[in-house]
Amino acid sequence: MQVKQQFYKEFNTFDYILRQARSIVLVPHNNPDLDAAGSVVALAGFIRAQYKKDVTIACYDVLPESLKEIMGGVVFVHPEKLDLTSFDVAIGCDSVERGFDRVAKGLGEECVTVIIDHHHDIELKADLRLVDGSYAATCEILYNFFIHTNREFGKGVATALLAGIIGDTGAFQHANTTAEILQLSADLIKRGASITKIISTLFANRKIETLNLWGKALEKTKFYEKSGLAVTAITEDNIAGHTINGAEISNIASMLTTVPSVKVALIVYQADKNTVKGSLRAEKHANIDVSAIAHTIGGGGHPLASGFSLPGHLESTSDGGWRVI
Ligand SMILES: [Mn+2]
Repeated sequence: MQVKQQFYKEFNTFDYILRQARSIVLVPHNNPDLDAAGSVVALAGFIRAQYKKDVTIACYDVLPESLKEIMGGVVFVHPEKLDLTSFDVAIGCDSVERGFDRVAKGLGEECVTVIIDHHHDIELKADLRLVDGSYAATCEILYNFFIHTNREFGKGVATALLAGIIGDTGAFQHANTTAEILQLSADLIKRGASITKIISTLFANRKIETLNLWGKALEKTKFYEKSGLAVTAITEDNIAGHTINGAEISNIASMLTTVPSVKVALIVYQADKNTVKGSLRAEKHANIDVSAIAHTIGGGGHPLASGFSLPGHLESTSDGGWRVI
């Protein structure tokens, strides 16, 4: 694992930008997960309380119902409903090439842009970049910034940050759960964040039909001993009209990597009528960068967790495998 960039200079610049700002827009990625939502909610709360500035959260998708309670009832506004040229600071949080890139095109020329991200393959330019793939979550970078400024923050901000950490570490199960992550989580709990409340939101959407789907996928898993690759798939027939949740399906790949002989797991599924998606997960000690694999087919992500999307239809083959046509 590479050494984390400390961002001392960038944090001072970021603090300066926030002190000078008049009106700020924060943008999480589309279909916000716990880290994306947690980072904009924490940052919005921190800026309002500590810098007394006007903050708007803009997102192409609404905040998922299951996250509303722990996110303190914050509202996301669709960017098209906003006059983007009215902001003088715009901040993209987490996976900034899935939403913030689009918002950035509508901003005024004078607007200062900041991106905060822990995806290592971000190419998007900004006036200030806080981007380092060795952080477990965008919320971890933000926590370091809040501490660096020596400014206080309370329960609401702590809850949003811990939600992001719990989301992106799979509730402290993934390989990115370091001693530092546990230390900062302990601090967030001291500040009032409830770990049990956040973890229960991870399972808020879990249904019996999801478990049935897992059953079908696990039953068909193929294992290639030489490479340590475990592969499975969920076809349209398996889904049988149920709405599927991409995060729940990715969990199958994470679960497969807990098998000692599995180094890499891949799950491919029919995401909608014409789209096939795949999730790749690597085991921490396998020393395999799955984002490099995802990149070859137009996807991306982290070395240990990546994904891709392909147009087409997933079919079972007569030899028990699958193909995309
Ligand atoms: Mn994240």
